[in-house]
Amino acid sequence: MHEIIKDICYSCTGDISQIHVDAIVNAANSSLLGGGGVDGAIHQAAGPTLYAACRQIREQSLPAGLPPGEVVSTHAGRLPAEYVIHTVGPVWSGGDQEESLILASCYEQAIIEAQRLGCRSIAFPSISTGVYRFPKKQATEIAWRVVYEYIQHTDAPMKIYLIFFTKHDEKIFLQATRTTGD
Ligand code: AR6
Repeated sequence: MHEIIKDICYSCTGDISQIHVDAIVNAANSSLLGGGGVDGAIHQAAGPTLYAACRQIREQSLPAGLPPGEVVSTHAGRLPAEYVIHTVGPVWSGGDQEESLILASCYEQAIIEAQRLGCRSIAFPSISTGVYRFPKKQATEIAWRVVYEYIQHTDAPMKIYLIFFTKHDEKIFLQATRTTGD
């Protein structure tokens, strides 16, 4: 685990479904009904009550699904976290389809939702950098910019954990943290 900003922001390599925080963010798809990667790991570890909660949201409030850049929260089933904040990242299609704005919105909206829920800690995966093919360096710079801005402008910020699946991905992030905010 790397401490990026003392007592507030950390990065680490691992499986986000196993992290002990108040809220974890799910890199879901618009259906909210599961998939692979982060989404698959979260649903697998959380068990069927999470799937049932997502189904209920689809039936009651989001019949057309969750749009990219937006968030919705549920309980976390059997996970160590209390809440799952589901978001849908942009599918990378070259960079001229507002992918960067949508990705920033995922992080911003998740932070707002975690604050609304009264969370003191939140863990993010590297949204859109798997199946959705967003370039990792660019994605990590966007994630870091949003997180850094939040920390700079908030009196008592939540603890923020950025979780990477490989050491290599975490290294790309750590490089981004060295160039921002100097
Ligand atoms: N913990 C932390 N990071 C992970 C884990 C894990 N358990 N598993 C993968 N990663 P992805 P996306 C990393 O594909 O690109 C799903 O099918 C992975 O290496 O999970 O937003 C959804 O249902 C990558 O860097 O999410 C959607 O259909 C990052 O997490 C679609 O994938 C994100 O990879 C969303 O694609």
